[in-house]
Amino acid sequence: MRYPLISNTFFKQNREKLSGLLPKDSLAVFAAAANMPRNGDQFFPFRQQSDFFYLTGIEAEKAFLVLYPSCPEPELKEVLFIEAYNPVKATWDGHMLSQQEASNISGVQTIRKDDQFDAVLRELMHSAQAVFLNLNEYPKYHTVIADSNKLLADKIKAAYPLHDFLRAAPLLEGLRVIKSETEIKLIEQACQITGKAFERVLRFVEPGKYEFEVQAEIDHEFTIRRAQGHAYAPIIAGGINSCVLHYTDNESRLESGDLLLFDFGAEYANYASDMSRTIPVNGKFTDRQKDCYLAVLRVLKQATKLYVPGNTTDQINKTTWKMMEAEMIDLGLFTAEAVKNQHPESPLYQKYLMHGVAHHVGLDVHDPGLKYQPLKPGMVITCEPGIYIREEKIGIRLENDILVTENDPVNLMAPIPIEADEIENLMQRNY
Ligand SMILES: [Mn+2]
Repeated sequence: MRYPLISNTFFKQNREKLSGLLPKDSLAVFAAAANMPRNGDQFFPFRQQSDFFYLTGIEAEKAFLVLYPSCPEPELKEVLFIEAYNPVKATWDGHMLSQQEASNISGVQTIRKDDQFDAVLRELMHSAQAVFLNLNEYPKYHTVIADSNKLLADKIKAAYPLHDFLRAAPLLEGLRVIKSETEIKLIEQACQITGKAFERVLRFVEPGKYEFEVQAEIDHEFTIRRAQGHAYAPIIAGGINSCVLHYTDNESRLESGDLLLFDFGAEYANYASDMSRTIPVNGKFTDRQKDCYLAVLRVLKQATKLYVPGNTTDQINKTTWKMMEAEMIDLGLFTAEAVKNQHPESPLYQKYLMHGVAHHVGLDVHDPGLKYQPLKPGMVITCEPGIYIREEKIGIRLENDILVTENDPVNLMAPIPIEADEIENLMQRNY
């Protein structure tokens, strides 16, 4: 691990919270992520399944967690299975977790080897009536590849067809949506690293550089600051590319007079940050670019005030869209009169802003959370208004990660430069 060990009290508390939600005579089973094959004998970099990390802190494949709080055998109320020691694997890939290490990291007392999983589960299922299985229920998730939890769910359902099966995902979502102190610190750390990378590129960007060169600066800063990498594919979008919402090719030359839109975030200890900023390639906004920039910045600041308990992300989206609509009228993109006559199903602002402005951030950059759920202290949610005027090659998005508290919202990205003058000053060079 590149980051200092997280106290296992955090993982213990997460398991206790979840165990408290499991009805009598029910158990819950979780699988670690599998190594994803790339080609030949190669794999993609390993990333632990987020719920599994949340409950154990373990960053290895071939591991399982079983929680059975009402288990008649006290030793088996919590069992963590890890991959059995394999000397060939240890020779090629290096250190493998020992049982003692797995126990220290997770705080789980009973550690078994993965080859005992089937037998132990069989024993537990004998007294259990219901099983919670954990599928990825994120609404926009779609894949043709079954993940390890899906494979495990299929296997258990086939082997024990007469048990009751229940969904673990809503329980995990309910817990993960409220961030603990430990998690807030980790997200803050991720935000801080992201900010350092942004400051670095402010000194680097100039006409003639390529988007991938800018990305390399960010990669470098992330790595030396102990980030695992990017929390999602970074968007480094100059000129017309700034109008492509999920542009990730990062291959174009940066031209004087264009804007450069960034949307990137470091992942630290498996926790994400998610930031957007927009800067002038040559260090100075044109008047029109600045007008558009200040419009988005005003809305960002106003919208941040909505991140208080009781509001929902759905309401925040709708209110922020209305704010942007008013700014678009002032920018001359359409008239107030035209808005009055617009078709309610396709409002005019949607031509220039086609995305929501608020999503949860945590272990996943798009962390689980329901859009009609009232905000509560401890939630971390992005605020990301934008404007995309293709015909003017102007794409601007500004995004901060906001912590909801009992009082005022806290901008976890407050130290990261965002004022237009500040950006221009930082980009000044003494040629
Ligand atoms: Mn975002």
